[in-house]
Amino acid sequence: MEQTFVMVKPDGVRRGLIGPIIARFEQKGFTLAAIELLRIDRLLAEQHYSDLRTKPFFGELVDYLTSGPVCAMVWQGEHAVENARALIGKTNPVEASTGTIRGDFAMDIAGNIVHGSDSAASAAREIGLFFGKQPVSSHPLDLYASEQGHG
Ligand code: IDP
Ligand code: MG
Repeated sequence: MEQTFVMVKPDGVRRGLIGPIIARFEQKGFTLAAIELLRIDRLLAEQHYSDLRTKPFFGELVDYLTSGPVCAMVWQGEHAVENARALIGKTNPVEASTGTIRGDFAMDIAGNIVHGSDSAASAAREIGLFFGKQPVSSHPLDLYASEQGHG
């Protein structure tokens, strides 16, 4: 089972889209392995998007990501990275198909409401950045069950 890192960006949180975005992932068949609401500082934003640091929009991107709370998540399933990217849609909402999250909920590339890792290596790096070096459990439902006394 593969894991991928997904984040509802500040505009998605502000617009009340955590729920609808989680619903899309659950409906698709993903399992939620970790979730946290947090405020990102500039250092974490810069580390998260370090591959884009030479882009002209990098400063604007860091401002955007630090403008309010985000919802960081780890979703798990078969081909999780590719399935999540397909569900999220193209980077520019203008090009994202209807039926994808960005296609249905966003208008502009500078406010595209959600992030998804672009490769297994990126997913491992991003999960480490946001959830620590210890790997997120690959059997989250077992954990939930035992904590609730059903396991
Ligand atoms: P992705 O989010 O689909 O993986 P990337 O190319 O990795 O797309 O870009 C990361 C994020 O940077 C985008 O989701 C978007 O928020 C922002 N971004 C990308 N291109 C532009 C741009 O041309 N102007 C402003 N923001 C951009
Ligand atoms: Mg990317």
